[in-house]
Amino acid sequence: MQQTLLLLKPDAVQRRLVGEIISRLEKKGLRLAGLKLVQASTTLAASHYAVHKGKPFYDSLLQFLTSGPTVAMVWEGREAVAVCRTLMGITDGAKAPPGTIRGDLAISVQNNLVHGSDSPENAAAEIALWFQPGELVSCSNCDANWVN
Ligand code: D4T
Repeated sequence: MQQTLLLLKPDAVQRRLVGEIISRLEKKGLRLAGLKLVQASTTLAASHYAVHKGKPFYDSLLQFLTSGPTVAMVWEGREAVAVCRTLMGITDGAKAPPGTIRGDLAISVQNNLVHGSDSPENAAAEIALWFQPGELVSCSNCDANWVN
């Protein structure tokens, strides 16, 4: 099954939206394979957002991601990367369509609640950045035959 990294950024934790967002992912039929609360260091945040180094919003983005606890999760399922990106909605909360996490719950570009890997290759690299292999749990849900 495909895996993806999902982060509930510090705004999601501070706004008490962790349960709401996890509920949407569970209801979709994805399986939770890893979960932890992380106070991201600047080193971790810089590695995670290395692709944005040099952009005008980079410093602010690092400050935001290190400003409080982040919930780091690995979700798996059929087309998990694309499914999570669709559930999240586009980057700018003001433009994300209703029905998506950002469209329903965010209005900011930076404070947009969630991060989701954008390809299976990046998912593998991001999962390795945020999790040790032993922190991931594999099993199959008892309703898998009904969901998949
Ligand atoms: P992430 O990576 O957090 O899932 O977001 P996206 O994949 O939707 O968007 P992104 O990589 O283009 O941007 C990463 C992160 O930077 C913030 N950001 C982005 C910002 O603060 N100002 C900006 O102008 C842009 C483009 C939001 C998400």
